[in-house]
Amino acid sequence: GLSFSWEDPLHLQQQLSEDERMIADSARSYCREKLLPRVVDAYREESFDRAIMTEMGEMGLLGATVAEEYGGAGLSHVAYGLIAREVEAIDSGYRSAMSVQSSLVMYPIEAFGTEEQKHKYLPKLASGEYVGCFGLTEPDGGSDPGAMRTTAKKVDGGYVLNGAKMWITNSPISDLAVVWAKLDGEIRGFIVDKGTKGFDCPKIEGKLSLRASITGSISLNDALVPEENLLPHVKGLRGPFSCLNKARYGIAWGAMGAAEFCLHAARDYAMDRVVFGKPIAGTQLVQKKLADMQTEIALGYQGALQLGRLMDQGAWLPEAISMMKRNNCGKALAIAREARDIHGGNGIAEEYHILRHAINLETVNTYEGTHDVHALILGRAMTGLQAFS
Ligand code: TGC
Ligand code: FAD
Repeated sequence: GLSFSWEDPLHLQQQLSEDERMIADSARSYCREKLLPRVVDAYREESFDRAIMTEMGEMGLLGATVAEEYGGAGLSHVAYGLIAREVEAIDSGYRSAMSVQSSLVMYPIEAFGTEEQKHKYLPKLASGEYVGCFGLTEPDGGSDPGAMRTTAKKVDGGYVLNGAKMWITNSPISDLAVVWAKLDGEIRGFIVDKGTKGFDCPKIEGKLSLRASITGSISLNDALVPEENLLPHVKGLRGPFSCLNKARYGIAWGAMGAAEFCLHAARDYAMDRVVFGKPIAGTQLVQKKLADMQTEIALGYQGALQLGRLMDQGAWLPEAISMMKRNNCGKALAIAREARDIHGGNGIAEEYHILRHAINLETVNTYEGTHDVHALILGRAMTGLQAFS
C-alpha cells in the first residue's frame, strides 16, 4: 500500500507516466548540477550566461511541445510543466529564459508561421543556437495590450515597423524577436531579425528582481521587415494570447517548483536550528507554517497537472489557465516569504536562496498577466460582466 510522504503527500509522482518521470529526472539533474552552482553569482552580478541556452538546447529543454520534425521534443504539456518546475526550483529567471523561447517564440512560429519560417527558425531555436524574444508589452501599460501603439505599414516588399516595447525577456541577446504590431488597426505578428536597421534592444539595468534573467526594451524606428517575416496565420489579440496560454500554464508549474524548493529549505533549516533549547521545527507555529506551505504546494501541483492533462486532450481553457497561473504565483510568493521568515536573519543571505526566490516571484506574480488581471478574467467568465474598463 501507499504510505504518507511529506514530500509528495498526494502522490503526484504516481500520476505521471514513466516517460514523464524520466524527463523530470533528467531536467532535475541538469538544473541541480549545472544551474544551481552558478545562480548566486549570476544574481549578484545581474548577468545571464548565454551558454545556458545552448545547454538547455542540448538537454532538449527548449520547445518541449514543438514537433520533432522542427527540432522540438514533441512532448506533452505535462512534460513541459515538469521541466518548468525543475528549472524554476533554481531560479524564476532561468525558467523565464526557457519559457519565452519555448512558448512565446517557438510556439507562435509553429502555430502561425509558414513552412519556410518553421524550417528556418525552429531547429536553431530548439538547439539554443538562436535566442528569441517576445515583444507585446509597451511602456504605456502592459495589462491592456489591445491598446498597443506599435504600428506596421505595408510597403513594397514588406512592412515598416514603428514603436517601442518594454520589459522584454532576453531581448538584448536575441537573434530574433516576435513583435506584435497593428497593421491597418489589426494586431499581427512579425519576426524581426537581429541586425534589422532601426531595430534596437537595449538592456534594462538595475532590476531588483529576476536579476539572473536578462531583460531589455525594443525600439522600432522605421524598421523594414520583409514580407516573408509576417506570421500569416493569425490576426488580432488571439495571436499573442494563444502564446500566453502556453507560457502561463508553464508558470503555474514553475512557481510551485520555486515554492517547493523554499519549503524543503525551510523544513531542513527548522530541523537543524535550535533556539530556546530545541529545534524550531518542534514548535507549533513553525509546524503550522510548514503544514500550510505543504498543503498549498500539493494542491497547486494537482491543479497544474489536471490543467496539463486537459491541454494534452486539446481542451482550450484560458480561464482555467488564468486560475492556475494566478493561484500558484500568489501562493508561491506567500510561501517564499514564509520560508524566509523561518530562516530568520539567514533568510536574507544569498547562499540560502530564499529571498532571491521571494523577490523573483514578485515579478512572476506580475508578468504574463498580473494577479489582479487574472481575477478579472475569472470574474468576467463567472458574471458575464467585464470589469477592466
Ligand atoms: P478580449 O476581448 O478578452 O479578447 C480579445 C480577443 O482575444 C481572444 N482571446 C484569447 N485567445 C486565446 N487565448 C486567450 N487566453 C484569449 N483571451 C482572449 C478573444 O477571444 C478575442 O478574440 P476575437 O476574435 O473575439 O477578437 O480582450 P481584452 O482586450 O478585453 O483583454 C483583456 C485582458 C485583460 C484579458 C488581456 O488584455 C490580458 O490578458 N492582459 C494581460 C496581458 C499580459 O498577460 N501580458 C503578458 C506579456 S508577455 C510576458 O509577460 C512575458 S514574461 C515571460 C517570462 O519572462 O517568463
Ligand atoms: P500595468 O498594466 O500598468 O498595471 C499596474 C497595476 O495596475 C497592476 O497592479 C495591475 O494589476 C493594475 N491594473 C491594471 N489594470 C487594472 C484594472 N482594470 N483593474 C484593476 N487593476 C488594474 N512583456 C512582454 O511582452 N514580453 C516579455 O518577455 C516580458 N518579460 C518581462 C520580464 C520582466 C522582468 C517583467 C517585470 C515584465 C515582463 N513583461 C514582458 C511585461 C509584463 O507582462 C507586464 O509588466 C505586465 O503585463 C503588467 O503590465 P505593466 O507592468 O505595464 O503594469
